Amino acid sequence: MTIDGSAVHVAAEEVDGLLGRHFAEKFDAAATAEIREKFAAEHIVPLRGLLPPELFGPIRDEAFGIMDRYGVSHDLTFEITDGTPRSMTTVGQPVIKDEGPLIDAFYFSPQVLDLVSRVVGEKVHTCPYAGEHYVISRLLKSGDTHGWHWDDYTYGIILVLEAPHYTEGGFVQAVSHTSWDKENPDVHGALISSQVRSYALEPGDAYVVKTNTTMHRVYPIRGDGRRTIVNMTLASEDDLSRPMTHETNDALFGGVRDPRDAG
Ligand SMILES: O=C(O)CCC(=O)C(=O)O
Ligand SMILES: [Fe+2]
Repeated sequence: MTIDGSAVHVAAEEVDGLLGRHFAEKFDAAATAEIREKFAAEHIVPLRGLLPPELFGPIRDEAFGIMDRYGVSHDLTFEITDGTPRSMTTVGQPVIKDEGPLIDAFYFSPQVLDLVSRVVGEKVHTCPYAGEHYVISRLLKSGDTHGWHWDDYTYGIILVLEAPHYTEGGFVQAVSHTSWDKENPDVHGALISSQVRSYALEPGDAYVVKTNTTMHRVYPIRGDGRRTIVNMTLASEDDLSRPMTHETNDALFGGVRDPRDAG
């Protein structure tokens, strides 16, 4: 940060190196072992302070600028996830690819892929479907929520750029070891069958989640706070050879379609 609160410029080429130095300090063998154990038990784990301070400001400013210019508001329910709500503002991958060099560099950073692979205990890959590389979501008005759902690929890493205090909602909830039957989605059944865990995250934190078998949502926000995140999809080895569809991503984020091309 400079004295007027604006972030010091960071170039995309610097991102992997910055992350490498930060991770070496913050996520040494002992810390990673603890995180890995927690992930193995709960299929979701916070990575506190994942973003180094010198990168947090620039990535946040980049994401906020993109969101302010291109965010599209939704107030929908999705039958394919048993009628759960999506009251949120989103930006999809094509716009971020063009306008978000730091987010792009973070996603393709070998340091990130290596760290997540160590956390989940298997090698992870960037998503074969570009539309799910990265998306930005914002909850901004009271009642906004990203309702209960599963995702198509096995893993996600979510960067929290701003979030209200948990007393105003916006925390993450997860029910591990559940599955998404797209023909007959059963959110209530999943809630009854298993334990719901809740996680409060702060700006600069991230979390890793096994998104295809962990039903998850963001608890509705209230009050004046906002919550803005970047969600990045990572694929397991097995995902690379499974046929995949992307209905909810395409509906919420536009998939690989560039909204700027629309007539
Ligand atoms: O906002 C979050 O923390 C979760 C985002 C998410 O689950 C998704 O985009 O699929
Ligand atoms: Fe998700």
